[in-house]
Amino acid sequence: MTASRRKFIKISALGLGGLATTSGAFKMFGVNPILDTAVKENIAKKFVRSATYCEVCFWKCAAWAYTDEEGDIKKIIGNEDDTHCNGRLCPRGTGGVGMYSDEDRLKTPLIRTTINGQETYREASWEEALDLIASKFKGIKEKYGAESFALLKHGSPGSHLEHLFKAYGSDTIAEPAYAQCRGPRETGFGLTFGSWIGSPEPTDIRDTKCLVLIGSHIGENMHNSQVQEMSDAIDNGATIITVDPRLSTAASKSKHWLAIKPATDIALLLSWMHVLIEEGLYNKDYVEKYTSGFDQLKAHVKQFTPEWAYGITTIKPEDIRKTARVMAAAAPSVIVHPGRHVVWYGDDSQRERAIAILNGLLGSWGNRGGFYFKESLKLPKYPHPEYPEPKWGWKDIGEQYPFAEMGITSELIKATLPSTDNKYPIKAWMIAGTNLINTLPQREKTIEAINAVEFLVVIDTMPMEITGYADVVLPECTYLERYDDIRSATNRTPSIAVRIPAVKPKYNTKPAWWISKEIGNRLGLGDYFNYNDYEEVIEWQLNKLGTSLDEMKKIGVKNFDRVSGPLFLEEGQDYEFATPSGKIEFYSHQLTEKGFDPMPVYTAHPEPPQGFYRLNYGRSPMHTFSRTINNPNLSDLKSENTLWVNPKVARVLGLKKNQEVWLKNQDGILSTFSIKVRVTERIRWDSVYMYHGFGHNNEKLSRAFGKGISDTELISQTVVDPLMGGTGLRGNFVSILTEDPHKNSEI
Ligand SMILES: Nc1nc2c(c(=O)[nH]1)N[C@H]1C(S)=C(S)[C@@H](COP(=O)(O)OP(=O)(O)OC[C@H]3O[C@@H](n4cnc5c(=O)[nH]c(N)nc54)[C@H](O)[C@@H]3O)O[C@H]1N2
Ligand SMILES: Nc1nc2c(c(=O)[nH]1)N[C@H]1C(S)=C(S)[C@@H](COP(=O)(O)OP(=O)(O)OC[C@H]3O[C@@H](n4cnc5c(=O)[nH]c(N)nc54)[C@H](O)[C@@H]3O)O[C@H]1N2
Ligand code: SF4
Ligand SMILES: [Mo]
Repeated sequence: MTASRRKFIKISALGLGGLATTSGAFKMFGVNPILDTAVKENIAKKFVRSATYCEVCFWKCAAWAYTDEEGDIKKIIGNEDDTHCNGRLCPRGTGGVGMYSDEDRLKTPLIRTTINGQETYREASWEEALDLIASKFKGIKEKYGAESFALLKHGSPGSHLEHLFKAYGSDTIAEPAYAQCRGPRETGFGLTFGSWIGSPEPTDIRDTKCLVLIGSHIGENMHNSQVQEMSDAIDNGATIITVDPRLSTAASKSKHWLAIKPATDIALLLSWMHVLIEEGLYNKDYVEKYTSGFDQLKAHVKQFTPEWAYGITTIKPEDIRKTARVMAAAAPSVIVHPGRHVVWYGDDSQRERAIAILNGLLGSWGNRGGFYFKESLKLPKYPHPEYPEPKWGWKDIGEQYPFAEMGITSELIKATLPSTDNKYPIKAWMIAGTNLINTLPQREKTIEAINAVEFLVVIDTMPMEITGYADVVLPECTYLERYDDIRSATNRTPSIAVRIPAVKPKYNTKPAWWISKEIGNRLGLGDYFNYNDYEEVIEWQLNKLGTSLDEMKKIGVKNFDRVSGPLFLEEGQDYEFATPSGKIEFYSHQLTEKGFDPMPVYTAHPEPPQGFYRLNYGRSPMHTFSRTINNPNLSDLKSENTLWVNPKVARVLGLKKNQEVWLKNQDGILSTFSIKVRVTERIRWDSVYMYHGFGHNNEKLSRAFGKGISDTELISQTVVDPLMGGTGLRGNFVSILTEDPHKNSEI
């Protein structure tokens, strides 16, 4: 701790007194005072501040980057006017300087080459790398059609490259934030309420009387304003009910922690509905006015008594009844939170339907303390010629999933694998801002697809695993060194924020907008990139919004008034939901038409075989996925993950605290590295738990290499959601090895 404290403070050691700005919320969730020191205010005159918004995760909190006289970024703090983050960054955002200062960064374009029969990379100029890429783009289009070039992306660089791909004629685009993350909840809520949850979630946590978290671990999941609002809600006396097989940080703050048996949540949800309806506790006026299919729902859930659910979930009937009554007493100021990373067991859209229906019974949608009607500002589109119409795209590739509304990464992988009956063959990939090796399940398949592509470009800031597979690696500069699109946040009130470079790009790195434009120019698509600098695009858009780049450079964030009407329904107000019936649909005809259950049903999922434990994983509060593990500031705070093991299991297996172990999954896949044991009652005996993102195997990541285990490499089984193609990741089981299985082999 002492060493890490010293180092971490060093990076932001501008501190000459001033206020500690870490929010009480983060302290409450155990984010310790190290960070207080780290964010101490010290706005001495010699520092220049630049407006930005954070890219350490996708919440996009607006911030100020402070640069010293040498042109070095010294610290980042929240923008006080940002209603989207209440002026505060989370600990990861504060550590964002490390993305810029990391000496392991990609520094110059690289091209794969063979020297003495060995494949390696050689450094190249941008000119050469971009010429090569453009010639490949042309070749793929001539030989197979533009549609055969796929874009896999995440985060800010994605939108610039999406523009390039659409201009080129390819809509073969996907991101892991859909089929490996939020997809099922958007389908489940979309079918029920007619609208997506979207990001950020329009949950009125601040004013709620009861927050129900189902495998959603806000507090470790550091999505900024939700953490702050949850802390406020607790201060205001809200009851928190957490359903989680693990005593998460949120569970530890909860009045009711229901330590559910994994994979059985739908049974609990159905049984809660049963209690609300049978005891007449549901919101009758609301149900009458705004919903359809209540009678069918009532008949459907009649059989799902708490006694029935007990046998499945291991939650006592009296606890199910008690918590249902607590929710009803708080209604409509109650939130059954949809969660976010919801790809669990393959019936995830249906579980999300159950959550949506429960909210419908409680009347929380459109009511204070429940879900508000969100609003965002639509950004004016910088003019460009129309995109050509592709012959096929992500939609066709995922056509067997009728409720998919975005590209399904795993289906794009399948479409890349060589096969004679592939209607939509993918031949080349560009990857930007996603480390697919540590992100997608079934790593072997990802690598098989990579081996099958004729050409692969990776655009990243760091030498992540995925870069090692590229034919060409393009180094993007970090978010602190570039312009990007205007952030338009969807909240109670709309706001915009800008990202202005705080410093010039380090090394020979370039922003994604520039890369897209340069490739576009080489492909004869110059009309789509009618600007010299992205600054011009932003300035044009800002002028249309009644402001200017100059003004935004000074204020960073601009808040706007709502124009769409009140946040909540007024009493007795007529309201039409965007579903086919105009009502909240408890019974879904859209589902029956496609051959699916119109109302959620519980089905049993496989259980761990003898000697195996369910592999459970989640967020490390100090990290974002695999992207921050090497960050010099954040790796100091948490450098490796541990394996949470129940004391009973530890006893049976003779495991000690901090003992080094290896894991082997149900398919015989061994972990590359070892992990230290943490013996804790906080995890059930049938599961083990670890933070996601660790276990990097690229030696170029000097701090992250070999630290802990990657959950991803052990996820070789998925159960695919038949509605929208999400990949359920939580049906994998591991056994614990105390001897190094690689002892006699080289890794
Ligand atoms: N096993 C397992 N798999 C999961 C999850 C899990 O919990 N467990 N979570 C899932 C979820 S919820 C999600 S949303 C996805 C996230 O999946 P990803 O977005 O792929 O997550 P990261 O692994 O952080 O990869 C981000 C990549 O972007 C790079 N990067 C960072 N900033 C920039 C930038 O400014 N420009 C460019 N060009 N690159 C940049 C990073 O170096 C890194 O290589 O993963 C999903 N997959
Ligand atoms: N610090 C940090 N915060 C982040 C991120 C990050 O990388 N770092 N990523 C962001 C992103 S993109 C996402 S999508 C969110 C994800 O965050 P969330 O949606 O909140 O969390 P998950 O990762 O789905 O869930 C983890 C929790 O589910 C529990 N769980 C496991 N199995 C079951 C089960 O069968 N039933 C129930 N009820 N619970 C179960 C686990 O014990 C764990 O506590 O986090 C966001 N916030
Ligand atoms: S929640 Fe944290 S990491 Fe995510 S954008 Fe905000 S400050 Fe950055
Ligand atoms: Mo996610």
